[in-house]
Amino acid sequence: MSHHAKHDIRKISGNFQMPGDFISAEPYGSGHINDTYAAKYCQGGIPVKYIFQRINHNVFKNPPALMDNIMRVTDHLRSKLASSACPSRQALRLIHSLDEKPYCLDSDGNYWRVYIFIEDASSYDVIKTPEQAFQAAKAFGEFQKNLVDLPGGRLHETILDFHNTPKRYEALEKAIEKDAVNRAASAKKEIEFTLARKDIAGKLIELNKAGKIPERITHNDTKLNNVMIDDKTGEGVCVIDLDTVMPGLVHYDFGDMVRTSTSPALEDEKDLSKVKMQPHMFEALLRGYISTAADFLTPTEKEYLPFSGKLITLEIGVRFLTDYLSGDVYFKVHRDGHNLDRSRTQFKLVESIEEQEENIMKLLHSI
Ligand code: ADP
Ligand code: GN1
Ligand code: MG
Repeated sequence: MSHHAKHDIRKISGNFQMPGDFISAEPYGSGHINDTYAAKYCQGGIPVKYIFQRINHNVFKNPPALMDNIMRVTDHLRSKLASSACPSRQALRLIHSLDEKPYCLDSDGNYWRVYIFIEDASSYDVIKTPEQAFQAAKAFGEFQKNLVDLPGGRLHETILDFHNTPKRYEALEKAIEKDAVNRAASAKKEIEFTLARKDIAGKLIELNKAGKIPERITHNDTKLNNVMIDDKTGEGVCVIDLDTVMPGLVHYDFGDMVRTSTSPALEDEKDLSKVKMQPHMFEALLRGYISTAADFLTPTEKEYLPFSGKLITLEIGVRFLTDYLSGDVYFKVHRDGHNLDRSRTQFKLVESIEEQEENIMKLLHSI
């Protein structure tokens, strides 16, 4: 990554119960929301790494509540994993602050947290093999499964209406009307594309309201690079990026897996001819997900898995387009028109899913 470190991680680390001596820290990863750094420490001559993150409080309005969710979720996952048949699976582990909190608030008003670095594993921005798709989906399915019996009441909603697609459309329509930075004319085709599909936006929410699909605890941001894949075994070792773990529908998670793990192209690929839903990747996702989620999924939940890929891809496309029209105020951007490019890949993928809808329904019914 080319951006320079904006924060003094050495100073921030002084607020945490860090074992060892600070060596250095660098910006890390390709997330669109938080500021992430990998920091090197020396512990009795042994090099050890940690992840420092500044929580984006523009996006997450209540960081202490968010961290309360993450503590509950990671503690519960750890107790489940300790007794599971899969010893390689891990849960994220937080380092506490000097005053025993899972985060610290610095003098600039920023919330920071520190995770132990997951070693010998990688996160991928683009899918490479069907095995990766299978393992990622298996890990996210197991994540949902392990949270079915989370004690302690409903989790905080860290972002209200996060996957409320009709509300995402409302925001888009407001941004089109306002046209704050005069970009609507340059996105005419994309605006038309989204508005032509508005009728499907409320489908999952309606099914939930009608009692046909249940609320569960979901991750809500299951992009491929939010699961660490073991470098040696190829297995999903740890689900990460837990900021949006909250009540949701399983379709939000499966849909975002389809969005990020079936196309061979980057999310911001400019050559749209590379963007497509590959049925063998879809099948690998489905098999991986069902291998762990079958225990709790209802027939109706299963039936809407293919639809979720289309809806969630459309929804994220709507969000990228809204942010483009609003002047790039939400997602980090690294070039002009970045959010517009991102929205275009989403819409191309939606088209590709639409063309193959019948086939993927057949596939679902054959599994
Ligand atoms: P964002 O919300 O900005 O996407 P993430 O929590 O996903 O932030 O972190 C960004 C990237 O940092 C991840 O994609 C992953 O590559 C890396 N990362 C995050 N946590 C860890 C960890 N505990 N160990 C190793 N790498 C991590
Ligand atoms: C953001 O945090 P990150 O980069 O994993 C976003 C997701 C989008 C994704 C699109 C809190 O995810 O909802 O699907 O970008 N996270 C938030 O790449 O808005
Ligand atoms: Mg992430």
